[in-house]
Amino acid sequence: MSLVEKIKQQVVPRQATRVDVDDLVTRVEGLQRFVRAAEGHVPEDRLVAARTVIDRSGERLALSRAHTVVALAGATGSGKSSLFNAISGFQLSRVGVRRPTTGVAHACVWGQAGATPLLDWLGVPPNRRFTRESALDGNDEAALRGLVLLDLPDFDSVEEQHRVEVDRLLRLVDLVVWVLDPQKYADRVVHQRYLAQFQRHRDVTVVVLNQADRLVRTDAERVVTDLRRLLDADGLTGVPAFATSAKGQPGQGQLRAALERAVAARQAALLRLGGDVTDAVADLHPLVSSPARVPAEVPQATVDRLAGALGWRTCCPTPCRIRSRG
Ligand SMILES: Nc1nc2c(ncn2[C@@H]2O[C@H](COP(=O)(O)OP(=O)(O)OP(=O)(O)O)[C@@H](O)[C@H]2O)c(=O)[nH]1
Ligand SMILES: [Mg+2]
Repeated sequence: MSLVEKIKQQVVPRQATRVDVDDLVTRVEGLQRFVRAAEGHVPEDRLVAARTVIDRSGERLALSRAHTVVALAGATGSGKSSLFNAISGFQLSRVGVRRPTTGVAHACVWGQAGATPLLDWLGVPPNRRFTRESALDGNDEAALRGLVLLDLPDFDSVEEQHRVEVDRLLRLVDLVVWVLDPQKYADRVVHQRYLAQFQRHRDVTVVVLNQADRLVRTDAERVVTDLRRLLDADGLTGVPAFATSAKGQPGQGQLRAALERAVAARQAALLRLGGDVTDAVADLHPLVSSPARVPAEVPQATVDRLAGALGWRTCCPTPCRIRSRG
């Protein structure tokens, strides 16, 4: 592969599949039918994840689809708050030398009235909510109208409460920007515990190597290439990965462009929920795909009904695709 192709692969986002809201609702309903039919036949704890996805999908779809919720997530000191401030153009979140600095999620909303119920659902405290766009901006910020940008606490925190808060919010947001830095970009915990868990959310994942201004350009390119290798190993082939800086070159232009595309497409919430449903379905699949695992006392008709609710045929080893309209 030529160098140009390599760089292109690193920065050009994969062509995300579009998710139709009716198809998504159909899939969630199928999951719901499966859970109802399975109640009493399988251990309750096997159904918890599916129930959570069903509830969360219903809640998110009932809230504003005009808004795209994007979280800046990463280790302490990677520069989440600095990027949050740089993109919003204001010092909204404290940047600190003492670690960890951010203890509670901060939100900045661009234009678009009606974000309050969404922010309530996300659990962002009222005194940590900011609105970016005003009449003074003219049209400068128009491309980000509808963005809800979240600055999260650190996920590798010595503060247990920070980790709990990050894990809670990572389950709710539409798109995640993973903010890595040159020192810790290869940290095994970050890759295993977080990035590799987002394989089914590749369409709503962006990875940045922040603080690239601390490196000479060729070193920054080398680190991004190495990061790309690690992301491929995480199962995140094709996710956009590029260098940023909150302080100098190369700035936040590419990140801003990625946010603008996500806002314009209004697909992130649907893609996120679609990935969640796929995760839940994959988790349930062993219950009906392997006859050996179905207790003998469960009638075949029940197994067929369960499989049917998820769009599977029990006669073949691989799950048939969930039925989709159009
Ligand atoms: N040179 C350089 N320094 C940066 C950059 N981003 C952040 N910093 C510095 O790195 C330190 C940590 O930045 P923060 O923005 O507070 O990092 P954080 O990820 O929000 O940290 P926590 O809130 O503890 O999770 C601060 O001293 C920043 O000034 C960058 O792109 N380049
Ligand atoms: Mg911070």
